[in-house]
Amino acid sequence: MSRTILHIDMDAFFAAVEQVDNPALKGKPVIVGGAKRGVVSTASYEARKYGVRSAMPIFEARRRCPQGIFLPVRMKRYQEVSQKVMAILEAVSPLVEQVSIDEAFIDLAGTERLHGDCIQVAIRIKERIWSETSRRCAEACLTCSIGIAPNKFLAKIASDMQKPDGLTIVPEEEVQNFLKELPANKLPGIGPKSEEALRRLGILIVADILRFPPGLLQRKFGKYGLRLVELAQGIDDSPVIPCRPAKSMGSEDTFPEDTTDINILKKQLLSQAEEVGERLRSDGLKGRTITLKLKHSDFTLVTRSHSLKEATYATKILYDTAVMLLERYDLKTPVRLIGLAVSNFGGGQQYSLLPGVEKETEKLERVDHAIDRIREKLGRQIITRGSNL
Ligand code: TTP
Ligand code: MG
Repeated sequence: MSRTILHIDMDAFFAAVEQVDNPALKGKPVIVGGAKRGVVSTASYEARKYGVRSAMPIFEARRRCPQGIFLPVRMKRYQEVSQKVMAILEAVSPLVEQVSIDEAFIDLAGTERLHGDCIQVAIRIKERIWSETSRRCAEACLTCSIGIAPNKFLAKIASDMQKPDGLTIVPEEEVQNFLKELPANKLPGIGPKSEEALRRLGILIVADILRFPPGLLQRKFGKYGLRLVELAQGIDDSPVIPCRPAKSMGSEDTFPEDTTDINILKKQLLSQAEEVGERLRSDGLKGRTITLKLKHSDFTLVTRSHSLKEATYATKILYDTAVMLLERYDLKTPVRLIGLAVSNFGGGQQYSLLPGVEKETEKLERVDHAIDRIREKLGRQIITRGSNL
């Protein structure tokens, strides 16, 4: 049975929120990004004309667009707006899958009778986002781009085709036409490396994939080779899974200079474990999964995760787990950014039931609580842990 999937992606999201909050910025090249040695998070379409892009170092953005208005990231505010947008989408269908702060899939299954034509649905979504997020003046409002297709991957490609404020529809009978001339790197799962590997085989556009014997692609790319053939045919059965992305709490820092010094990396992890542990404890949250994030000098991003048997908010366990992940990682290229995050919340209080028997974790958590209390009273600097913890 054919499906109707919408993919919605906000336009220049962080920069657009800044323009809504301060309409004087409307029509101006706004660049949102890290204050120190950070990178551009996003740029308004006005700034993109100068070649400013996400993930570009700020200094490069300043060189390309000296007249740009550079603003720091206000994540809390963007999350607030994101929640508003998601609530608008959830009013359309219960089948909403949020995939990042500014994008989501909607499966319109069963809602046709309620909402009518899918194009009307898309227009209504645009209008509601527009009206419910515009603040002081109608000129400054948020726009999104929407793709409508029989499956998720086509809807996502479609939403990107006519940004900003786009609406692109790929009807079932148009799928082959839509795909054939598309650059192969638009397919999901193709990064710069596999793009290069495909190019070496002479595969540039999607139609080239279908000219290739599937067996050969499988030998070259393993299971993904077969998935590629399916994608090239427009086949994708993956369902819209109505749940929010796993919540996580984390901290990350960019070094003033790239480093391979394990002691510097560990020291940063310690301060991050302290910060994240304290925030978890104050929110009463315990997490099972610890993730180490490393961004290298060449901007490649690596994450390594480990799930514990029991959820925790003990600083030492967060630190020890992150260090274990770091030590297992074969560190070759210098690191520019390190981060530690905790996710997979739950598990609650799991204290031992036998009186007098205190588990190691409980001891650690008790010490943490004591430290938190002293710090609260006397200030952050009063207790610092040695990096041997
Ligand atoms: P995107 O949807 O990729 O970008 P965008 O919404 O800014 O622009 P577009 O119109 O092309 O969709 O990402 C959403 C937000 O995520 C973006 O506003 C800022 C943040 N982000 C980063 O912080 N770093 C990045 O490298 C990228 C790509 C996005
Ligand atoms: Mg976007």
